[in-house]
Amino acid sequence: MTGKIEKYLLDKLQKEKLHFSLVDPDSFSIDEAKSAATISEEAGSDAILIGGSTHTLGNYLDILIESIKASTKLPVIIFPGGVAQVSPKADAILFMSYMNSRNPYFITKSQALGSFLVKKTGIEPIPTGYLVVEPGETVGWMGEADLIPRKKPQIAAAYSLAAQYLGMRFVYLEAGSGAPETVTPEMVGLVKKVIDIPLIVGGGIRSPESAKKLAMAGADIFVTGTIIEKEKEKLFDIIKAIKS
Ligand code: 1GP
Repeated sequence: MTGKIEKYLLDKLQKEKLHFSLVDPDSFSIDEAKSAATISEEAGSDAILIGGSTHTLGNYLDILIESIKASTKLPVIIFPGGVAQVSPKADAILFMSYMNSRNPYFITKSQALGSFLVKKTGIEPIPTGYLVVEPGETVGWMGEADLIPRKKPQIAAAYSLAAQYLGMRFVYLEAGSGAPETVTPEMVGLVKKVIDIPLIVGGGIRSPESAKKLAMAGADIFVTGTIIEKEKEKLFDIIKAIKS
């Protein structure tokens, strides 16, 4: 069943490409997170993602999400770095399988451990196949990934098609937060050629030019994190490039 937030995303995708702004609870204070959310909304972002590879959770996560929701009308979607990064304050959660991890904990076990919590909190799960590409950065190391080589787009395409066949409704191609480069446009192009579900890309998007190249290759949703921590003003041009 398609939930409210997924429907909002799919409806918007009919008209334009989307941008999500990532707020990592480990890098942002409450005030910084509020200001990041306000700037993201002004810049034309479509949702706030909350999450990080280390396990910030509990009360702090609730307070952080509440503060963000008080500063923006954008939906807040959890991008979980761990089993307990679930908060009733969020609108939805990317219910992800880390498909190219070597450790089954990240593929299905943490999902089993977190599933009842998602049900109890009533937040909307959005089934997503998560694929980490070289260099992978922190999430590659933490998630014990068999990183997809940058030069092997066919591996990414095979995993993405498998994600679709397994019932995932989004594929997320991740180079890792802080990656020096994005995933390649060749990889995005090949993945888009084989799947029919929306493709999210993230990691290393720091210029309108790099965002544009991925947009031209067919990516549907763009996630940026580092840029708002380091060069907020650039976010406006990046979102403009994605949506033009
Ligand atoms: C989300 O990892 C990204 O998928 C965020 O990456 O911090 O490099 O923008 P950056």
